[in-house]
Amino acid sequence: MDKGRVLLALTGYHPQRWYDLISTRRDVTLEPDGTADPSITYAVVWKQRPNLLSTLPNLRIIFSIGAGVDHIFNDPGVPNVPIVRVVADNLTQYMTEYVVWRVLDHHRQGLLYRGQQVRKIWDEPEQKPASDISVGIMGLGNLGRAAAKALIALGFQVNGWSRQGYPMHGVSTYGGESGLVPFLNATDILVVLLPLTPATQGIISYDLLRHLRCNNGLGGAVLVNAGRGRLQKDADILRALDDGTLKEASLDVFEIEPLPEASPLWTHPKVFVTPHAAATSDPAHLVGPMLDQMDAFERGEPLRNTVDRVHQY
Ligand code: NDP
Ligand code: OXD
Repeated sequence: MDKGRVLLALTGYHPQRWYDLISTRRDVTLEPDGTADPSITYAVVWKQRPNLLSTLPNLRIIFSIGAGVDHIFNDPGVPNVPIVRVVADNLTQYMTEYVVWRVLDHHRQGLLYRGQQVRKIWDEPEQKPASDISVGIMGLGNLGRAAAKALIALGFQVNGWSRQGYPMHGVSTYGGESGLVPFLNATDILVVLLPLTPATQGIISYDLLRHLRCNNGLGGAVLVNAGRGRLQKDADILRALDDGTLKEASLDVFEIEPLPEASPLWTHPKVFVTPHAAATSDPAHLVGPMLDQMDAFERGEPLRNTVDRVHQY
């Protein structure tokens, strides 16, 4: 098989570094060029223009530059070829760092101390040990499992909820719809690392949050969402923060991104905002494995990290 040509179609990412690195080993066409080009075999995408991929008559594989693939399924004309997503140590490490950072900040009362510092208050509130706090991870996949391991090493109790409820050593696991409320009832800090799919859209609602354990060593329940913004209802989170259902939240993702200037989440005293930066895709770490997969495919080897089209993750 000849070396296939690559179409690079990225929205919201600067394509130049991706282009430069891919072109060290393959011919690359940068969108908007490439429409209907029969020489293109692979598409490397982030939020590609709708119906662009369906114009490519010889497209064999779609590569997402991220772990999530909801941006690909947003396109009603996404062709029926394999979709490969990112599973990479570098990305996993970034997400683990983000989760540990946010969980420790809530656990060690960062918000309270930042407020005390502004007012020059020297006061040490009671601090519970990590072993008193239960972190519940929604989405116990590649990223959720790595975060769980790091939190266990720090001494937290860890729960995990997933579609199939696979067991994990050291984690109390729950599965599917019937496991959701028991999982939430046993959770003080909820960490969301789910993919956005038709089954998970809007799942982080007021109704869900009110099942979290709020009578706990933290003085209330905490939400950390680094999955996808449309998993949550921003208005429900605000309601939960304002009536005490939630004590605090760390949000990396939002229903609309960039978060609109008018959103009250920007200035809410109990919210910590980051701009979808929990685990950024770095081409220096991700392009090599992508190109290796193209080479392997051309040698007739099976693809790794493919997406299940039925469940869309
Ligand atoms: P995986 O596909 O490895 O894991 C997904 C997990 O979610 C699995 O445990 C799966 O269950 C579970 N899940 C999926 N659908 C459901 C459902 N309907 N009900 C219950 N559980 C469900 O994904 P990753 O861990 O690699 O990534 C997770 C997400 O993180 C990405 O899809 C992306 O949206 C987000 N992300 C965000 C980033 C950021 O910077 N904010 C960076 C990178 C990723 P099961 O194990 O049973 O299959
Ligand atoms: C991803 C992301 O899915 O960065 O990798 O959101």
